[in-house]
Amino acid sequence: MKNFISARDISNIEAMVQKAIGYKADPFKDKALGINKRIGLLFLNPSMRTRLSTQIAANNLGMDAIVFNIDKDGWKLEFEEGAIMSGNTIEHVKDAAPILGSYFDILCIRTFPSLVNKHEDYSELFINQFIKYAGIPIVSLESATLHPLQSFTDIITIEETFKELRKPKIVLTWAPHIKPIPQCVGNSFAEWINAWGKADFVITHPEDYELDTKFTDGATIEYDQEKALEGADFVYVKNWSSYADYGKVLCNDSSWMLTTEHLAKTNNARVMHCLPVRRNVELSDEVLDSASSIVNLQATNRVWAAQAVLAEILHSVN
Ligand code: AN0
Ligand code: CP
Repeated sequence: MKNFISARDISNIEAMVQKAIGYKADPFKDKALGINKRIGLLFLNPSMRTRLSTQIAANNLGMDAIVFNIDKDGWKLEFEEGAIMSGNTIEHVKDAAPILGSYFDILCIRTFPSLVNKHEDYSELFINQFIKYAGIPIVSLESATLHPLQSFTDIITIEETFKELRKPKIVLTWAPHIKPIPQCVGNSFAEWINAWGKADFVITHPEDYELDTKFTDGATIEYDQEKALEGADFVYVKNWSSYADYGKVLCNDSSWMLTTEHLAKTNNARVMHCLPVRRNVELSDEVLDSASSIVNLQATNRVWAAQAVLAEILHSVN
């Protein structure tokens, strides 16, 4: 594996899940793999779980990890080719990325969408410019349209939790939020569950909240949340802003917030969320604090997902 940007970078999701579960059982078994290798974690946006779990994963593999909050401590980067840099950007990515490429063996980047310029966001301009100019493997810590380490973790968590021989029914449900939020987690969860192919997969959201079909094709779209939740084994709760009316908040209907009443219709479903979560806006306290919630297990598994990905990349650069 060279870069880790989407589910398409993984040839065998099942084998990667087993690799991650192997690291969970024995975190330090590949401590020699990353010796004398350095990983850079570049943040253009905030993070808690992704930042810490990726650092821990790198350390478990014997790597040196350096975090750079470029949004706070660095020069403001320009990404547009041929830009006349007379505005507030100070350094072009084509100058900065090769330098980072000489300092590190792997470069990880978190860069959220603008939610203003749909074309630029969905072209993944920022992360693609790093791929073009850094010359080393690039790992997405959430980009403009996808959050692959999160979705990989989510599949690990589902496999670890669901022990029946049949396919689980997995429902991705939109939830309310007060602010415009990226589509990344929803897009990515859909992309990975479809690529994994081991579930009955339903997505439910208000009309006009359709995600990009390039990620959702293969899932059943159901506008009636109550109907969608019937018999669900897993309910993944997430807000996203509109893709069609790009970046807009079109609905604030609190009846979409997941409560214990919603869960009554499910098959005793496990409830998932990537976190951070707005309590009593997206999900009720009662659900989050109940035994149905596996959000902490998801967050814990972020370490093993990152470790499996970094190990794959190390094998290809060693
Ligand atoms: C971000 C998002 O939904 O993409 C990060 C989630 C991991 N969340 C917020 O902006 C609240
Ligand atoms: N779930 C997730 O990516 O969390 P952070 O934004 O805290 O990294």
